[in-house]
Order: sequence, then C-alpha cells, then structure tokens
Amino acid sequence: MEFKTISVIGLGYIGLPTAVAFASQKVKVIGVDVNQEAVDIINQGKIHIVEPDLDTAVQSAVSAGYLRATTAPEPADAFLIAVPTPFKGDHEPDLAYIESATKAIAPVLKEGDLVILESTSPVGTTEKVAEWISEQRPDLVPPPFNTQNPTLKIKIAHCPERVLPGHVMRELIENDRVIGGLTPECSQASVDLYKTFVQGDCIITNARTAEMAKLTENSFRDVNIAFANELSLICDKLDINVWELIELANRHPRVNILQPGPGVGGHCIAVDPWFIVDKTPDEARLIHTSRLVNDGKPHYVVDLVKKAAKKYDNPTIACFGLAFKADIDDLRESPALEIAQVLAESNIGKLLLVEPNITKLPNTFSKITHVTLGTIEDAFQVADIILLLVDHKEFKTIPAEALKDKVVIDTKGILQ
Ligand code: SAJ
Repeated sequence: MEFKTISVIGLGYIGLPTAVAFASQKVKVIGVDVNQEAVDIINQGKIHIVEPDLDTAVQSAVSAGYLRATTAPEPADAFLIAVPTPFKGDHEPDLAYIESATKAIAPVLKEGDLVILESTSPVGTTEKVAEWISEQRPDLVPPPFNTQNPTLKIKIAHCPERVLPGHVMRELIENDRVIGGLTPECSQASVDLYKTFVQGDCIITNARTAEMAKLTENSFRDVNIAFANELSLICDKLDINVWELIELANRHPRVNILQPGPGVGGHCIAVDPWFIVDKTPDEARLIHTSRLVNDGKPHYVVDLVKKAAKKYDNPTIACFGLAFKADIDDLRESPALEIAQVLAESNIGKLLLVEPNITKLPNTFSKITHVTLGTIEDAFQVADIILLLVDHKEFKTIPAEALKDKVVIDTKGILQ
C-alpha cells in the first residue's frame, strides 16, 4: 500500500517524533493538535517539549516542507492517533482523548484509508475506535460492527509506541513494533506504513493482543520495581544495605533485580498496569499489589524525613532531584515532586530544591515562602538533611566529605 500523505493526531512526546520520522523519509506529514500554541511553535520549526535531537529533526522537516501542523484534521492516506490515555476516578482508563481524536478524523476519512491507534490502550479500545467511526461513517464501517467478523472499507489497527523518553529518536527507528490489525489486511497495511522508517521487526498479531502486549511490558517493569521497593523496606527494617544486597543477588546468573527508589513515576509505568486491573480485578492481584507497593513508597520516604527532622529546630532539608527519573527535566507524575510537595506542606522546616534540569521553581511551590530553588553547593552550605530523590548525573560525583555533617537519606543509593 502506498502512503502519499500521513496525518499524526496528537503532537506530544510520541506523536511529534513519529511525525518527524515519516517526514524525514520525504513523506508529506500533516500533524494535528488541539493546542494552537504547540501548532504555532512546530510551524516555526521549533519544539514545545524536551527530547534529545528532536529540535533539529523538526527544524529540518518543517523547513524542507514535509511537516506542517494544524488544529483541524485534513484528508490523508493514513492517520496515526497518538493522544494521552490517563486514568480518572478510581484508576479507570479515560478514553476521552482517543474518542475525540477518532471523531475528529471521521469526517475526513475516505475508502481505503488506514487508521492506527498508537496510544497505550486498554484491551478492546481498537474495536471501540471502529465503533466510533461506524457511528459517524456507516459508509466506511457498516453497523453493527462485528468484532469477530469485521467488514471494513478502511483499515484499523493498534500499534503501541514503546520508546523510552530520552532515547525516543533512536528507539523509534530501531525498536521492534507489535502490530495488531482488526483484520490481516489492516495489519499488513500497517507494516507497509511503519516500514517507511522502522528498522526493527514489525510483528503481526491481533488488536487485543497488541493492546495487552504494551500493558504487559510496562506492568512487568512495575512489578519488578515493586519487588525492589519492597526489598528496600524489608532491608531498612533488618538493617541491611539494599543496594549491596541487590548487587550480590544479581550475581546469580538467573537473577536480575531492578533498583528501588522513591516510587515509580512517569505517564506509563505508573498508569498502564491499572488498565489491566480495571478489566480483570479478580485475576490481576500481583499487578494490583505492585502498584500499591510502588505508590506507597513516597509516603514511606516522607515519614523517614519527618523522623529525621524531629532532631532539629526548623531544619533545612535539601531535596536532590524533582524529575520522574534521571537526567530529564520532566516533572510530571514524579514521586520526587510529590515528596517535595508533601514536605513543603507539612511545615517541618525550610526546603531547598536542587534540580539541575530546571531553572525556575515549579508553580506548585511559588506561594510557599520556605521553599527555594538552589544549587548543590547551596545545599552543602545550608542543609541539615540531604534527601536524594533522583540519580541525576550531577549528584553521582558528590564527595563524601561534603556530606559528613549532614543527615543523608538516599533513596537511589548513589551517595557515598
Ligand atoms: N524506576 C525505578 N527502578 C528501576 C527502573 C525505573 O524505580 O530500576 C522508576 C524510574 O525512576 C521512573 C519509573 O520507574 O520513575 C519509570 O521509568 P522507566 O525508565 O523504567 O520507564 P519510562 O516510564 O520512562 O518508559 C517506559 C518504557 N517501558 C519499559 O521499559 C517496559 C518505555 O519503553 C515505554 O515506551 C514507556 O514506558 C511508555 O511510553 O509506555
């Protein structure tokens, strides 16, 4: 199948790099986003998010005329939906963005077009996309939509993104892709599309399995981090150094324990397991418990700090790191940020935030007078308690000497 024009709906952390990957192969790409500001920035050849090497790629794709952004969907041969799937209420998946993106493209679809859902989705969502299109375009997806034996005049598939923030530009090209069409023709058309730039294997399955594969990958990681986090609690109680313990256990040829930390953050690993729990609550017991273990870790860290602070009169607590993981500036869904916020609100002392990847105090702290943003050296001068929350490269070289008069709570095990 030939694709002259490709449209990517949602120009965020996944959609924009994907749009650029197609455009860099000299395919015309129309990027669509509801955020007018993001659209304007991209049309100037600039970016509104942080991801290594994305800026230069967008700049050349826009200046060469292969990438253009707009707020209103336009006709194309393939549409990739890459919008967020957060959860709402009691961890139920919120499909509102996928539904509105699908309904926005429905009017411009034509016979033969390919629609790919890239957003991480609960099992059954690709079928829902077909049903939403059927409601508006019965000429393309005749009702009632039959999941067992679909009759389609367009092609619909799920192909979950699996790239690691910070390495997106490389992983987009090199990673294997799992492709699940509603029919074998849908899958094959999707392989043809991704082969435009993907060097990894494009492996075909059905839509439900592709949906579950993505949720499984992130749940696997969440469960394994929960094991490490649980070990850290056990070791604290038994007076054992958890980092040394894990290093020793990992010398076994079939053991590979992940690292404990202040909790699990980001928009994927802490979210996706809930999509499995929501669908199969009675069966997903381990996955559910792991979520609770990881979500409980920030509270445990706060309690450790409160206990340490009791020995001082108005201590200064330096929080090292606010991002959701090392060497990025992304503070969304960050356990480090959550811990700093709870500490700031609990008024146990002054808070000095040390985050080398930001230049401005996050808005949540702007009205709290006892919270400031500072440097590592400021912390050495004034802090009574050092709380290490993120293993940023800048913190890995801190000399033991600089910490000798401080109480150190190191949630990542990198300080001497
Ligand atoms: N973390 C630990 N201990 C570890 C590893 C990670 O506490 O040993 C924490 C991190 O500090 C962070 C969180 O887990 O708070 C998640 O970080 P991550 O680097 O493991 O993953 P993400 O969320 O940046 O990206 C994940 C990736 N999924 C997997 O590795 C299975 C990525 O490939 C997915 O594309 C991405 O989720 C996504 O978009 O779903």
